[in-house]
Amino acid sequence: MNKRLLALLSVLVLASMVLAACGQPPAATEAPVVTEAPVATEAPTEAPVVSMGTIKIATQSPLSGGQSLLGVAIKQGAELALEQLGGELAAMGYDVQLAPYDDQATPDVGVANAKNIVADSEILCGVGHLNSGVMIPSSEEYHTAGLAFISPANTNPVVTTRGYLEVNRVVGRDDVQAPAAEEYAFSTLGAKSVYIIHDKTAYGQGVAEFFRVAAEEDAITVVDFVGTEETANFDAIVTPLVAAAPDVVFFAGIYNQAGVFFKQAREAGYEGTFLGTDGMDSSDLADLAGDALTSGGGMAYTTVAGPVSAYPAAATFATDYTAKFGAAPEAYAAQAYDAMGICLASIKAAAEAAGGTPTRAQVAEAIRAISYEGLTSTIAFDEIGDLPLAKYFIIKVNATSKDTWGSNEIIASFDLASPGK
Ligand code: ABU
Repeated sequence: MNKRLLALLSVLVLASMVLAACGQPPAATEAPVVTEAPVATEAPTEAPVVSMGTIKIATQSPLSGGQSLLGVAIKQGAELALEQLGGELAAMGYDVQLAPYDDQATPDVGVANAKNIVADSEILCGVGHLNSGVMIPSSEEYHTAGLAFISPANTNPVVTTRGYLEVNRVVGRDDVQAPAAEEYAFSTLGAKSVYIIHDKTAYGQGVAEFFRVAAEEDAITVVDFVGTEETANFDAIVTPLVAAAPDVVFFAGIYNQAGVFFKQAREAGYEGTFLGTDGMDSSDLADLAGDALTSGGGMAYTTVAGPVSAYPAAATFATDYTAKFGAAPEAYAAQAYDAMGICLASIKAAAEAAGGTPTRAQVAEAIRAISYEGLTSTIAFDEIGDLPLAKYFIIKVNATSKDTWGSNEIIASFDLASPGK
Protein backbone atom coordinates (compact mmCIF):
# COMPACT_ATOMS: atom_id res chain seq x y z
CA MET A 1 0.00 0.00 0.00
CA ASN A 2 1.17 3.51 -0.77
CA LYS A 3 2.77 4.66 2.49
CA ARG A 4 1.72 8.27 2.27
CA LEU A 5 -1.90 7.36 1.60
CA LEU A 6 -1.85 4.83 4.43
CA ALA A 7 -0.63 7.55 6.78
CA LEU A 8 -3.35 9.89 5.60
CA LEU A 9 -6.06 7.26 5.87
CA SER A 10 -4.99 6.30 9.36
CA VAL A 11 -5.39 9.90 10.52
CA LEU A 12 -8.67 10.81 8.93
CA VAL A 13 -11.71 8.77 8.08
CA LEU A 14 -15.07 10.12 6.90
CA ALA A 15 -15.81 13.36 8.73
CA SER A 16 -19.26 14.87 8.72
CA MET A 17 -18.76 18.57 8.74
CA VAL A 18 -21.53 19.70 6.43
CA LEU A 19 -23.70 22.44 7.82
CA ALA A 20 -26.73 24.04 6.30
CA ALA A 21 -26.14 26.96 3.96
CA CYS A 22 -27.88 30.15 4.94
CA GLY A 23 -30.79 30.99 2.64
CA GLN A 24 -31.11 34.61 1.61
CA PRO A 25 -33.71 36.49 -0.37
CA PRO A 26 -33.12 36.76 -4.11
CA ALA A 27 -30.62 39.29 -5.47
CA ALA A 28 -32.33 42.48 -6.58
CA THR A 29 -31.65 43.41 -10.16
CA GLU A 30 -34.22 46.19 -10.48
CA ALA A 31 -33.88 49.89 -9.75
CA PRO A 32 -33.38 50.62 -6.04
CA VAL A 33 -36.51 51.13 -3.97
CA VAL A 34 -36.86 54.56 -2.36
CA THR A 35 -39.34 54.72 0.51
CA GLU A 36 -41.13 57.88 1.59
CA ALA A 37 -39.68 59.94 4.45
CA PRO A 38 -40.86 58.59 7.83
CA VAL A 39 -43.53 60.48 9.79
CA ALA A 40 -42.25 61.41 13.27
CA THR A 41 -45.12 59.81 15.18
CA GLU A 42 -44.87 56.45 13.41
CA ALA A 43 -42.40 53.61 13.80
CA PRO A 44 -39.32 54.26 11.65
CA THR A 45 -39.34 52.67 8.21
CA GLU A 46 -36.27 51.05 6.66
CA ALA A 47 -33.60 53.39 5.30
CA PRO A 48 -33.86 53.97 1.58
CA VAL A 49 -31.64 51.77 -0.55
CA VAL A 50 -29.15 53.89 -2.43
CA SER A 51 -27.83 52.46 -5.68
CA MET A 52 -24.22 51.38 -5.25
CA GLY A 53 -23.77 50.27 -8.85
CA THR A 54 -23.22 46.93 -10.53
CA ILE A 55 -21.07 44.04 -9.35
CA LYS A 56 -20.54 41.06 -11.64
CA ILE A 57 -19.36 37.57 -10.80
CA ALA A 58 -17.99 35.59 -13.73
CA THR A 59 -18.19 31.89 -14.43
CA GLN A 60 -15.92 30.07 -16.89
CA SER A 61 -16.64 26.46 -17.89
CA PRO A 62 -17.46 24.53 -21.07
CA LEU A 63 -21.01 25.52 -22.05
CA SER A 64 -20.72 23.84 -25.45
CA GLY A 65 -19.06 20.67 -26.74
CA GLY A 66 -18.63 17.19 -25.30
CA GLN A 67 -17.95 18.27 -21.72
CA SER A 68 -20.79 20.78 -21.48
CA LEU A 69 -22.94 18.62 -19.19
CA LEU A 70 -20.49 19.34 -16.35
CA GLY A 71 -19.68 22.85 -17.55
CA VAL A 72 -23.35 23.84 -17.59
CA ALA A 73 -23.79 22.28 -14.14
CA ILE A 74 -21.05 24.61 -12.85
CA LYS A 75 -22.73 27.64 -14.37
CA GLN A 76 -26.17 26.63 -13.12
CA GLY A 77 -24.96 25.88 -9.59
CA ALA A 78 -23.43 29.36 -9.46
CA GLU A 79 -26.56 30.92 -10.95
CA LEU A 80 -28.81 29.32 -8.33
CA ALA A 81 -26.52 30.50 -5.54
CA LEU A 82 -26.61 34.07 -6.83
CA GLU A 83 -30.39 33.93 -6.95
CA GLN A 84 -30.69 32.49 -3.43
CA LEU A 85 -27.76 34.14 -1.63
CA GLY A 86 -27.37 37.48 -3.38
CA GLY A 87 -29.97 39.30 -1.28
CA GLU A 88 -27.57 40.85 1.22
CA LEU A 89 -25.54 42.62 -1.46
CA ALA A 90 -28.79 43.68 -3.13
CA ALA A 91 -29.95 45.15 0.19
CA MET A 92 -26.70 47.15 0.29
CA GLY A 93 -27.69 48.70 -3.03
CA TYR A 94 -25.70 46.55 -5.46
CA ASP A 95 -27.09 45.16 -8.70
CA VAL A 96 -25.34 41.77 -8.67
CA GLN A 97 -25.11 40.06 -12.03
CA LEU A 98 -23.80 36.73 -13.36
CA ALA A 99 -21.31 36.97 -16.24
CA PRO A 100 -21.07 33.45 -17.74
CA TYR A 101 -18.28 32.57 -20.21
CA ASP A 102 -17.90 29.43 -22.35
CA ASP A 103 -14.29 28.20 -22.28
CA GLN A 104 -15.11 25.22 -24.56
CA ALA A 105 -12.73 23.08 -22.44
CA THR A 106 -9.97 24.68 -24.52
CA PRO A 107 -6.96 26.52 -23.03
CA ASP A 108 -6.76 29.20 -25.76
CA VAL A 109 -10.46 30.02 -25.45
CA GLY A 110 -10.22 30.14 -21.67
CA VAL A 111 -7.29 32.56 -21.80
CA ALA A 112 -9.02 34.78 -24.38
CA ASN A 113 -12.11 34.89 -22.17
CA ALA A 114 -9.94 35.56 -19.12
CA LYS A 115 -8.48 38.65 -20.83
CA ASN A 116 -12.03 39.93 -21.40
CA ILE A 117 -13.05 39.07 -17.85
CA VAL A 118 -10.19 40.96 -16.23
CA ALA A 119 -10.85 43.93 -18.55
CA ASP A 120 -14.36 44.28 -17.10
CA SER A 121 -13.84 46.32 -13.94
CA GLU A 122 -17.29 45.40 -12.62
CA ILE A 123 -16.23 41.74 -12.24
CA LEU A 124 -14.97 41.27 -8.69
CA CYS A 125 -14.86 37.46 -8.38
CA GLY A 126 -15.12 34.33 -10.53
CA VAL A 127 -16.20 30.69 -10.39
CA GLY A 128 -14.43 28.15 -12.63
CA HIS A 129 -13.07 26.22 -14.46
CA LEU A 130 -13.90 22.55 -15.14
CA ASN A 131 -10.54 21.67 -16.73
CA SER A 132 -7.23 22.17 -14.95
CA GLY A 133 -5.56 22.55 -18.33
CA VAL A 134 -7.76 25.60 -18.93
CA MET A 135 -7.65 26.96 -15.38
CA ILE A 136 -3.85 26.95 -15.14
CA PRO A 137 -3.14 29.33 -18.07
CA SER A 138 -6.33 31.37 -17.54
CA SER A 139 -5.45 32.00 -13.92
CA GLU A 140 -2.18 33.64 -14.98
CA GLU A 141 -4.47 36.41 -16.28
CA TYR A 142 -6.55 36.47 -13.08
CA HIS A 143 -3.37 36.61 -10.99
CA THR A 144 -1.87 39.48 -12.98
CA ALA A 145 -5.13 41.44 -12.67
CA GLY A 146 -5.62 40.60 -8.98
CA LEU A 147 -9.01 38.98 -9.67
CA ALA A 148 -9.93 36.10 -7.37
CA PHE A 149 -11.37 32.88 -8.80
CA ILE A 150 -12.70 29.90 -6.89
CA SER A 151 -12.61 26.55 -8.67
CA PRO A 152 -15.41 24.08 -8.05
CA ALA A 153 -13.67 21.25 -9.94
CA ASN A 154 -9.97 21.63 -10.77
CA THR A 155 -7.80 19.00 -9.14
CA ASN A 156 -4.32 19.29 -10.68
CA PRO A 157 -1.91 20.36 -7.88
CA VAL A 158 -0.38 23.16 -10.01
CA VAL A 159 -3.67 25.08 -9.83
CA THR A 160 -2.76 26.09 -6.27
CA THR A 161 0.91 25.23 -5.79
CA ARG A 162 1.97 28.38 -7.67
CA GLY A 163 0.82 30.10 -4.48
CA TYR A 164 -1.34 32.78 -6.11
CA LEU A 165 -3.58 34.73 -3.74
CA GLU A 166 -6.26 34.86 -6.44
CA VAL A 167 -6.58 31.08 -6.99
CA ASN A 168 -8.63 28.86 -4.70
CA ARG A 169 -10.52 25.59 -4.97
CA VAL A 170 -13.27 23.89 -2.95
CA VAL A 171 -12.27 20.34 -3.92
CA GLY A 172 -9.33 18.01 -3.32
CA ARG A 173 -6.27 17.23 -5.45
CA ASP A 174 -5.02 14.64 -7.91
CA ASP A 175 -1.94 13.83 -5.85
CA VAL A 176 -4.38 12.41 -3.30
CA GLN A 177 -7.19 10.98 -5.47
CA ALA A 178 -4.94 9.15 -7.97
CA PRO A 179 -3.04 7.30 -5.21
CA ALA A 180 -6.45 6.53 -3.66
CA ALA A 181 -7.54 4.98 -6.98
CA GLU A 182 -4.33 2.95 -7.10
CA GLU A 183 -4.88 1.82 -3.53
CA TYR A 184 -8.35 0.61 -4.51
CA ALA A 185 -6.89 -1.27 -7.51
CA PHE A 186 -4.17 -2.87 -5.40
CA SER A 187 -5.93 -3.69 -2.14
CA THR A 188 -9.58 -4.13 -3.12
CA LEU A 189 -9.34 -5.41 -6.70
CA GLY A 190 -6.07 -7.26 -6.12
CA ALA A 191 -4.73 -5.94 -9.42
CA LYS A 192 -1.38 -7.29 -10.59
CA SER A 193 -1.30 -5.45 -13.94
CA VAL A 194 -2.63 -2.15 -15.27
CA TYR A 195 -2.83 -0.42 -18.63
CA ILE A 196 -2.71 3.39 -18.17
CA ILE A 197 -4.28 5.72 -20.75
CA HIS A 198 -4.41 9.51 -20.48
CA ASP A 199 -5.80 12.33 -22.58
CA LYS A 200 -2.57 14.41 -22.79
CA THR A 201 -4.13 17.28 -20.78
CA ALA A 202 -2.65 18.74 -17.60
CA TYR A 203 -5.34 16.88 -15.66
CA GLY A 204 -5.19 13.51 -17.44
CA GLN A 205 -1.44 13.23 -17.74
CA GLY A 206 -0.98 14.41 -14.17
CA VAL A 207 -3.43 11.86 -12.79
CA ALA A 208 -1.82 9.11 -14.88
CA GLU A 209 1.65 9.95 -13.53
CA PHE A 210 0.47 9.92 -9.91
CA PHE A 211 -1.23 6.58 -10.49
CA ARG A 212 1.86 5.08 -12.18
CA VAL A 213 4.16 6.08 -9.30
CA ALA A 214 1.82 4.50 -6.76
CA ALA A 215 1.38 1.34 -8.88
CA GLU A 216 5.13 0.87 -9.23
CA GLU A 217 5.53 1.25 -5.45
CA ASP A 218 3.09 -1.65 -5.06
CA ALA A 219 4.81 -3.69 -7.79
CA ILE A 220 1.78 -3.60 -10.07
CA THR A 221 2.99 -4.21 -13.63
CA VAL A 222 2.33 -1.19 -15.81
CA VAL A 223 1.71 -2.90 -19.15
CA ASP A 224 1.65 0.38 -21.07
CA PHE A 225 1.35 4.13 -20.49
CA VAL A 226 -0.31 5.80 -23.47
CA GLY A 227 -1.47 9.35 -24.19
CA THR A 228 -4.12 9.95 -26.85
CA GLU A 229 -6.37 12.75 -28.08
CA GLU A 230 -8.43 10.30 -30.17
CA THR A 231 -12.17 10.58 -29.61
CA ALA A 232 -13.75 8.18 -32.13
CA ASN A 233 -11.68 5.14 -33.13
CA PHE A 234 -9.49 3.55 -30.46
CA ASP A 235 -8.41 0.44 -32.43
CA ALA A 236 -4.73 1.34 -32.11
CA ILE A 237 -4.98 1.09 -28.32
CA VAL A 238 -7.73 -1.50 -27.95
CA THR A 239 -5.97 -4.17 -30.02
CA PRO A 240 -2.80 -4.38 -27.88
CA LEU A 241 -4.87 -3.86 -24.74
CA VAL A 242 -7.05 -6.91 -25.41
CA ALA A 243 -3.95 -8.95 -26.22
CA ALA A 244 -2.27 -7.92 -22.95
CA ALA A 245 -5.45 -8.51 -20.89
CA PRO A 246 -4.42 -6.43 -17.85
CA ASP A 247 -6.44 -6.71 -14.65
CA VAL A 248 -7.25 -2.98 -14.74
CA VAL A 249 -7.45 -0.23 -17.35
CA PHE A 250 -6.86 3.13 -15.67
CA PHE A 251 -8.28 5.93 -17.82
CA ALA A 252 -7.01 9.38 -16.83
CA GLY A 253 -9.20 11.88 -18.63
CA ILE A 254 -12.78 13.02 -19.09
CA TYR A 255 -15.98 11.00 -19.57
CA ASN A 256 -16.73 12.05 -23.16
CA GLN A 257 -13.55 10.38 -24.41
CA ALA A 258 -13.51 7.52 -21.87
CA GLY A 259 -17.09 6.43 -22.57
CA VAL A 260 -16.36 5.79 -26.24
CA PHE A 261 -13.13 3.99 -25.37
CA PHE A 262 -14.75 1.74 -22.73
CA LYS A 263 -17.47 0.67 -25.15
CA GLN A 264 -14.97 -0.21 -27.91
CA ALA A 265 -12.67 -2.06 -25.49
CA ARG A 266 -15.54 -4.25 -24.21
CA GLU A 267 -16.79 -4.94 -27.71
CA ALA A 268 -13.27 -6.06 -28.63
CA GLY A 269 -13.23 -8.51 -25.73
CA TYR A 270 -11.60 -6.77 -22.76
CA GLU A 271 -12.99 -8.39 -19.58
CA GLY A 272 -11.13 -6.59 -16.76
CA THR A 273 -12.02 -3.55 -14.65
CA PHE A 274 -12.15 0.05 -15.84
CA LEU A 275 -10.94 2.59 -13.29
CA GLY A 276 -10.72 6.37 -13.38
CA THR A 277 -10.87 9.55 -11.34
CA ASP A 278 -13.35 12.43 -11.11
CA GLY A 279 -13.31 13.17 -14.82
CA MET A 280 -15.54 10.10 -15.15
CA ASP A 281 -18.23 11.60 -12.90
CA SER A 282 -21.00 12.38 -15.39
CA SER A 283 -24.24 10.68 -16.36
CA ASP A 284 -23.17 11.11 -20.01
CA LEU A 285 -20.54 8.41 -19.35
CA ALA A 286 -23.31 5.85 -18.93
CA ASP A 287 -25.04 6.92 -22.13
CA LEU A 288 -21.78 6.61 -24.07
CA ALA A 289 -20.51 3.34 -22.56
CA GLY A 290 -23.77 1.56 -21.63
CA ASP A 291 -23.28 -2.08 -20.54
CA ALA A 292 -19.51 -1.76 -20.82
CA LEU A 293 -19.58 -0.19 -17.35
CA THR A 294 -21.11 -3.19 -15.62
CA SER A 295 -20.02 -6.17 -17.72
CA GLY A 296 -16.70 -7.94 -17.15
CA GLY A 297 -14.94 -6.51 -14.09
CA GLY A 298 -17.15 -3.42 -14.14
CA MET A 299 -16.07 0.13 -13.54
CA ALA A 300 -15.21 2.35 -10.55
CA TYR A 301 -13.79 5.82 -10.06
CA THR A 302 -12.57 8.14 -7.37
CA THR A 303 -14.05 11.60 -7.11
CA VAL A 304 -13.64 14.83 -5.18
CA ALA A 305 -17.33 15.67 -5.66
CA GLY A 306 -19.55 12.85 -4.51
CA PRO A 307 -23.24 12.61 -5.36
CA VAL A 308 -25.32 15.42 -3.87
CA SER A 309 -27.00 12.82 -1.64
CA ALA A 310 -23.66 12.45 0.18
CA TYR A 311 -23.98 16.02 1.49
CA PRO A 312 -26.80 16.32 4.07
CA ALA A 313 -26.90 20.12 3.76
CA ALA A 314 -27.52 19.89 0.02
CA ALA A 315 -30.97 18.27 0.11
CA THR A 316 -32.85 21.51 -0.50
CA PHE A 317 -30.29 22.53 -3.11
CA ALA A 318 -30.97 19.31 -5.05
CA THR A 319 -34.72 19.98 -5.00
CA ASP A 320 -34.36 23.64 -5.96
CA TYR A 321 -31.83 22.89 -8.71
CA THR A 322 -34.01 20.20 -10.26
CA ALA A 323 -37.07 22.45 -10.12
CA LYS A 324 -35.23 25.36 -11.75
CA PHE A 325 -33.24 23.54 -14.42
CA GLY A 326 -35.33 20.41 -15.07
CA ALA A 327 -32.59 17.89 -14.31
CA ALA A 328 -30.78 16.67 -11.23
CA PRO A 329 -27.47 18.36 -10.42
CA GLU A 330 -24.40 16.77 -12.01
CA ALA A 331 -20.97 16.72 -10.38
CA TYR A 332 -19.57 20.11 -9.31
CA ALA A 333 -22.96 21.90 -9.31
CA ALA A 334 -23.05 21.95 -5.50
CA GLN A 335 -19.37 22.94 -5.41
CA ALA A 336 -20.12 25.81 -7.82
CA TYR A 337 -22.99 26.88 -5.56
CA ASP A 338 -20.53 27.03 -2.66
CA ALA A 339 -17.93 28.86 -4.75
CA MET A 340 -20.50 31.51 -5.67
CA GLY A 341 -21.62 31.72 -2.04
CA ILE A 342 -18.01 32.41 -1.02
CA CYS A 343 -17.69 35.12 -3.70
CA LEU A 344 -20.84 36.83 -2.43
CA ALA A 345 -19.95 36.59 1.26
CA SER A 346 -16.40 37.81 0.61
CA ILE A 347 -17.53 40.78 -1.49
CA LYS A 348 -19.99 41.71 1.26
CA ALA A 349 -17.33 41.44 3.99
CA ALA A 350 -14.87 43.45 1.92
CA ALA A 351 -17.50 46.10 1.13
CA GLU A 352 -18.37 46.48 4.80
CA ALA A 353 -14.70 46.78 5.74
CA ALA A 354 -14.03 49.30 2.96
CA GLY A 355 -17.21 51.29 3.56
CA GLY A 356 -18.11 51.00 -0.13
CA THR A 357 -17.39 48.98 -3.24
CA PRO A 358 -14.25 46.92 -2.53
CA THR A 359 -11.23 46.50 -4.76
CA ARG A 360 -10.42 43.12 -6.31
CA ALA A 361 -7.48 42.84 -3.92
CA GLN A 362 -9.75 43.37 -0.93
CA VAL A 363 -12.11 40.65 -2.20
CA ALA A 364 -9.20 38.25 -2.73
CA GLU A 365 -7.99 38.87 0.83
CA ALA A 366 -11.52 38.38 2.20
CA ILE A 367 -11.78 34.99 0.46
CA ARG A 368 -8.62 33.79 2.18
CA ALA A 369 -9.97 34.97 5.56
CA ILE A 370 -13.38 33.33 5.25
CA SER A 371 -14.95 30.47 7.16
CA TYR A 372 -18.02 29.60 5.13
CA GLU A 373 -20.84 27.20 5.96
CA GLY A 374 -21.38 25.63 2.56
CA LEU A 375 -23.42 22.77 1.16
CA THR A 376 -20.37 20.55 0.85
CA SER A 377 -18.47 21.45 4.04
CA THR A 378 -17.39 24.29 6.26
CA ILE A 379 -14.96 25.92 3.84
CA ALA A 380 -11.77 27.77 4.73
CA PHE A 381 -8.62 28.01 2.63
CA ASP A 382 -5.00 27.41 3.52
CA GLU A 383 -2.17 29.74 2.49
CA ILE A 384 -2.20 28.49 -1.13
CA GLY A 385 -5.98 28.34 -1.60
CA ASP A 386 -6.52 24.64 -0.91
CA LEU A 387 -8.90 23.04 1.55
CA PRO A 388 -6.80 21.87 4.50
CA LEU A 389 -9.00 18.77 4.55
CA ALA A 390 -10.87 17.61 1.45
CA LYS A 391 -13.44 14.91 0.82
CA TYR A 392 -12.74 11.95 -1.50
CA PHE A 393 -15.07 9.17 -2.62
CA ILE A 394 -14.70 5.81 -4.33
CA ILE A 395 -17.73 5.08 -6.51
CA LYS A 396 -18.74 1.77 -8.06
CA VAL A 397 -20.74 2.29 -11.25
CA ASN A 398 -24.04 0.41 -11.52
CA ALA A 399 -25.54 2.64 -14.19
CA THR A 400 -25.80 1.64 -17.83
CA SER A 401 -27.76 4.71 -18.94
CA LYS A 402 -28.06 8.36 -18.01
CA ASP A 403 -31.33 7.80 -16.14
CA THR A 404 -29.76 5.27 -13.77
CA TRP A 405 -26.63 7.28 -12.89
CA GLY A 406 -28.08 7.75 -9.38
CA SER A 407 -27.80 3.99 -8.78
CA ASN A 408 -24.02 4.22 -8.50
CA GLU A 409 -22.73 3.23 -5.10
CA ILE A 410 -20.36 5.00 -2.71
CA ILE A 411 -17.93 2.27 -1.66
CA ALA A 412 -15.86 4.49 0.62
CA SER A 413 -15.31 8.12 1.51
CA PHE A 414 -12.48 9.86 3.30
CA ASP A 415 -11.48 13.29 4.50
CA LEU A 416 -7.80 13.63 3.66
CA ALA A 417 -5.30 16.40 4.34
CA SER A 418 -3.92 18.53 1.52
CA PRO A 419 -0.31 17.70 0.60
CA GLY A 420 0.35 21.48 0.56
CA LYS A 421 2.90 23.24 -1.61
N1 ABU B 1 -11.09 17.46 -11.76
C1 ABU B 1 -12.06 17.19 -12.73
C2 ABU B 1 -11.98 17.92 -13.96
C3 ABU B 1 -10.72 17.76 -14.61
C4 ABU B 1 -9.69 18.77 -14.29
O1 ABU B 1 -9.42 19.15 -13.16
O2 ABU B 1 -9.07 19.16 -15.26
